[in-house]
Amino acid sequence: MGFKVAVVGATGNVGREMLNILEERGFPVDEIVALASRRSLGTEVSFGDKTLKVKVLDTYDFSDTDICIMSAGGNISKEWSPKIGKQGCVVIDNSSAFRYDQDVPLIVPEVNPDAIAGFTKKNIIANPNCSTAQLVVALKPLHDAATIKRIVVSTYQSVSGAGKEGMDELFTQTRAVFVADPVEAKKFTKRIAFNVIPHIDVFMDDGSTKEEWKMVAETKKMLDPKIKLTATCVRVPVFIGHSEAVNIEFDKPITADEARDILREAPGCLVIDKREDGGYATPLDSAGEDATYISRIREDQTIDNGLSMWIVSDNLRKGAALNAVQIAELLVERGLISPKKKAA
Ligand code: 11C
Repeated sequence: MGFKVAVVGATGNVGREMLNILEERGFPVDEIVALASRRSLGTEVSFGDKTLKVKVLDTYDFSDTDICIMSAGGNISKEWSPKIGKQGCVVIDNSSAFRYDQDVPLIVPEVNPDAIAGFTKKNIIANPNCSTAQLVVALKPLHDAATIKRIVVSTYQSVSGAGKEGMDELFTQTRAVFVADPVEAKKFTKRIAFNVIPHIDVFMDDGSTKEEWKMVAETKKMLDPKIKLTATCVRVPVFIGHSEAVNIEFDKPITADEARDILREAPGCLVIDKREDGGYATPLDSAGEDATYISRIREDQTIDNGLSMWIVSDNLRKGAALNAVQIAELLVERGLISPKKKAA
């Protein structure tokens, strides 16, 4: 007995990864439908050894679909998720459209699985921003052990966070630099090749960016509203994998050795932390992998109960597609959903 699953935004970076991960993890799918905008009509995408012809979202009837995984941006989600939810199809939305809605659970299964029960109000479950997802996977077990008071995080975010256009721009600009062609910036506000840009998403009134604000709001919603967090989010010329330098102040004492032992046992975490050349994870190591890698764990001598660490993960997988599929798995594991079409 399997489910009818639709993937909206199936031609994008994350949508394709969602299809790959549903297949890789053997999610119980009876029927899979790839949806996108009219522009993508006729495009083909892969699902295991099958090829799916992309259908148009505007004309699709969700009444016999069980789960819709959306990765089509905030505006499409705002318009479509409530309509799809009302047709009795559970939406798992990768955009920021509903993350801060109190009637929509924001879920990282390793962190706040019990909150998923609240999805029935709107039939929508939100997937967090990629930079928050990997952060909370690593923070949750440490918060349980020693209670986090304050976090200072600086991110090094790959261009795939800005979609295929972001990846194309890094490639095109890098080639242009080598062949001495003019370098054009379209997707990013400044040249990204051989550069870093301290600006992701729009500016807020207080001088922070929306990406930085999201890290604060989402960490509070999923982990603990009492935690204080300040972020600086930076785009770097890396194709896949977001990295984060994180400084944490705890309420109770915790040593680097204790944190390492806790993280070694924690779901979704992989500690790579040898104090030697190359004894740490880089974004390249994380690309194509599911884990959140934690390295460079050390005590911060400038504050009481402080630790610093380096956290890396594949932003298209744990930061987006993998987490969305894990949410679908959680719905099934907890018996919160059953297929509309009963087996004959
Ligand atoms: C980036 N984190 O790297 C963003 C992409 O709110 O889902 C994901 C934006 C979001 O540009």
